[in-house]
Amino acid sequence: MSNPLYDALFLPHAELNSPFLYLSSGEYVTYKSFLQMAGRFANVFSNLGLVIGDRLAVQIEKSEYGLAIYAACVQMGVVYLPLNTAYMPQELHYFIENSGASMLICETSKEELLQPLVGELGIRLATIDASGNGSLLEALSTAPDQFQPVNRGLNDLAAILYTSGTTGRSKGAMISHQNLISNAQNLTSLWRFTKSDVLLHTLPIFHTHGLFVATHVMLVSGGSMIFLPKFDLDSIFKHLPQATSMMGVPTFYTRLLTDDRLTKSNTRHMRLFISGSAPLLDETHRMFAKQTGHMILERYGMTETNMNTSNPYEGERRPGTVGFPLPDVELKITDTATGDSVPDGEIGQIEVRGPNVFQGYWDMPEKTREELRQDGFFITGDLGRKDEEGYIYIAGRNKDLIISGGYNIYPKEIEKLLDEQAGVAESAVVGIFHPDFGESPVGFLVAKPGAILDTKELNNVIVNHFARFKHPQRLLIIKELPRNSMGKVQKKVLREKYGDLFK
Ligand code: MLC
Ligand code: AMP
Repeated sequence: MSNPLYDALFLPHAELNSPFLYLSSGEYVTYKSFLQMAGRFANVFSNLGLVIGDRLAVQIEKSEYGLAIYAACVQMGVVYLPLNTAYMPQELHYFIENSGASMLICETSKEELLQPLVGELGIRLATIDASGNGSLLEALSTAPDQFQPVNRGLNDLAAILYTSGTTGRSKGAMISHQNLISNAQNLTSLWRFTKSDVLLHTLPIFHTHGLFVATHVMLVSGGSMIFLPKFDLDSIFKHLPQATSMMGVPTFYTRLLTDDRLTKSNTRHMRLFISGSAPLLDETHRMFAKQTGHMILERYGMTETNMNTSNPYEGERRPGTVGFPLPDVELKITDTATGDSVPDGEIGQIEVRGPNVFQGYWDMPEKTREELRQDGFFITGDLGRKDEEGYIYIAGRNKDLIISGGYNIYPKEIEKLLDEQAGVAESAVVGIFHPDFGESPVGFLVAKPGAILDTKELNNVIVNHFARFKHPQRLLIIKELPRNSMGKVQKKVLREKYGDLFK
């Protein structure tokens, strides 16, 4: 019997009594007790009827329980489907329906709100909070703490992570055991993680960065994590002395730079700061180095591929670049029209191939064919170039995507709703430079002839539909949207014209 992901991440630690998670309460969870908790979850889910291949949707606040539910899914061959805690019921409806999840786990505080949704979709609802309370509590307390991991193959699915789609419909990226193992092992050795490492973990665990990159590297190395509910400057500085390393999105680093406690002496003991999920400004990189003496190590990845490139651990961590392709990742820069490789130094679309590349989009064979070539190269939708030394630069995006504080926002989804409102002729949602979030969405609206638009009312409509992080920070009424000769809306023109809006 083998279960490749379980065997790579969890099995080696089954009897380990050393700390895995240091919690904000001051307590810690050992590897052994974490895996016992995972075993209990697996037994409870199994009793509830979950079997190999089922999808389990989970929308709960970050805690050791969330992570143990993931480990339980791996053991059971159940496909883990984590969901951003900010999603509204309308947004959840789509993910659950599209994935065909058979059960949803949520916070007890959301049970009433989500009851109609699960009723309509005919699926089971269970609850658990970060405190451990919830409908699963009783069953957990009596469940056996051992569960025999089921047999799985390398190409079997471990998780589905939804990533927003250019047409407004999110796509479920199917992630296999092999995808996760290759990245976890590569990154651990590339970034020199060992069992002596203590990672300051303040990322959410419903995305690739916090769930896979950070957690898997620590599991492979056998190190431990200071596992905090969210990024917060006071708790960062409280726990920093115990940490050796940190991973974060660029907003973490720009926020750290605003704090007087970020000094060379407070960070002298740190081994490594890593950034990714969105572009790290050169300026942030340089300021951080000046203030702490540490060069941030920037890497580049995405939900569909896990990590693709990384700056070197030893050697120059070059600001403004995302380093080199990982050892088993092939990366080429191609012409967007022909798909042929362009010469070094020229900008083209980034394509990647390797064991890290996902298995396709759940139930969307056409979308999969559009983005995943027959020869295995995945068209990332990012634009980049390679310099003469092989460093990769991200030059922009060929996809209409806004990344705000590391969260993805697809403008189409918001534009669709705005366009449906009375009096709106058309709209464009554009990512404008924001000093804290990197980019923030701004909605530009054109009124129908004679109509008077009430931006407050329109904003209310948005607030009722979408997770908070997607809300445009401004709604601006303009006479017309700028278009090129083909009639295509030129968001670049709006981005440049309104570039100072948040400065
Ligand atoms: C929170 N808000 C955001 C936001 N996060 N708005 C826009 N963009 C965001 N990213 C909302 C809050 O709900 C709040 O609303 C208001 O903005 C201000 O909140 P805040 O207190 O300043 O925000 P905070 O809670 O501190 O969150 C900011 C953050 C968080 C940067 C810490 O967004 C975060 O942890 N981001 C990490 C995302 C991530 O892990 N991405 C990885 C994706 S994987 P109100 O109404 O209360 O004022 C991936 C692949 C790869 O991309 O390569 O890694
Ligand atoms: P997601 O779909 O949430 O996985 O986001 C993936 C996208 O984040 C990529 O396609 C890139 O556009 C962006 N991204 C990730 N890391 C970096 C980075 N280091 N620099 C620039 N963009 C990045």
